[in-house]
Amino acid sequence: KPDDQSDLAVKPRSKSQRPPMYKVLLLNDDFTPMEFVVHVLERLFNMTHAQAIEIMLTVHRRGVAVVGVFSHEVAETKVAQVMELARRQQHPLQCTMEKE
Ligand code: TYC
Repeated sequence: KPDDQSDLAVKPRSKSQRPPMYKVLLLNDDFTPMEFVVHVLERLFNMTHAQAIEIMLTVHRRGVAVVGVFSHEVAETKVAQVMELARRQQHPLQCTMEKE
């Protein structure tokens, strides 16, 4: 049957065939102003004001939250952008990434 797709061709991509994804984590601290964190989330993670407040409060209460899941390259860029904005304003805000 020449038109038949082989089982291999139609098989959904298994997890091991996809590039690994990375969680970007925001960490709580006692000094970074809440408004600054909300601004960072709106600006760098394209969140609405309401979403940004929700995530910021989750970090504030629980110590850490996932702010997004990205390819390695995009996650690295996001972490660097957060750290640079925080450094420029002299806030101790910390952002890290971890393999999903
Ligand atoms: N805990 C900070 C405060 O009370 C607010 C804060 C939220 C800081 C989230 C960092 O990732 C953070 N001002």
